Amino acid sequence: MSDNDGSSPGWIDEQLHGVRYGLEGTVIAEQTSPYQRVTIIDSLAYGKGLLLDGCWMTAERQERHYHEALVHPALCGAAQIERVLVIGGGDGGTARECLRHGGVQHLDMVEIDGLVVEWSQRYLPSIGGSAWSDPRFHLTVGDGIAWVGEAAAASYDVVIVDGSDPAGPAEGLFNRAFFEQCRRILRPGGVFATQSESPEAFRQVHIDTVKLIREVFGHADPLYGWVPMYPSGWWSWTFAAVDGPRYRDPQEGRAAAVAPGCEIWSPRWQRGAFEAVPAFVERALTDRG
Ligand code: SPD
Repeated sequence: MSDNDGSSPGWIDEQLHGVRYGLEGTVIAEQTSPYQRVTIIDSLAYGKGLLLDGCWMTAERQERHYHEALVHPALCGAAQIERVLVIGGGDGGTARECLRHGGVQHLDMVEIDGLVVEWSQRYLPSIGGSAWSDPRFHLTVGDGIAWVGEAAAASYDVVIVDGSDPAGPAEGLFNRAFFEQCRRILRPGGVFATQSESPEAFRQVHIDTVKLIREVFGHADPLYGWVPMYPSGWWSWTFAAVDGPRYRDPQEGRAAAVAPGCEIWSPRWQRGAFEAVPAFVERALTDRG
């Protein structure tokens, strides 16, 4: 490990398509793992944060925008939530939000990069929070695509994909074969959720991802929100289910148990976020040509 704690404050940017998305702060650790360059920063605005290959992943004071949107539509909508699988999610934020649901009995998290887990635990402990020591939490450092391929049919109630952008180690989390395997391992009443990129900064990737999930599950719905430090700030998560769009209607008891502890998510916010499909996406999704 080569912690870089001698840097002076400056701007740390993700640069994409001629635009820079930056935070003012200091790089406190940086190392290239077998999979990617892992960077930990300390920022003035959002506290400590994580970049992978120069792309923003999370930060202490902004992670809830992302993790609440990814988790609660799925966990409030699935018929049962005893067994949950998280692919990626090495900072622990997705697992933490899942485990706030008392009905979860067993959560497998499969993260490919052990350095992301180690540094998240060391530098960003509030993001995983109590998930890291929760007896229901089971971490495997390994290949999530292989895990899904080898899992028994109908073995999970909820499958959540919390990967990075579709380049490098996360590329295989955006293709038909992977989505088909995710569907195969869901139980009846099960829900699938994935981050599905920005409708602005990754317009075509976003549209292609939603279309593909619709083909595999027969339906799927993107939900729109904000992660201000990500490219354009405008982000999406896409949901599908084995037996129809049950993720659109949060079960009252589950929602009431988690909503008071949320910063962004509520049943009302979720309704609006599912409705907020931009016109150009709606046209692209209905275009059969
Ligand atoms: N462009 C950023 C996409 C990042 C998605 N995953 C973030 C990890 C947060 N747990």
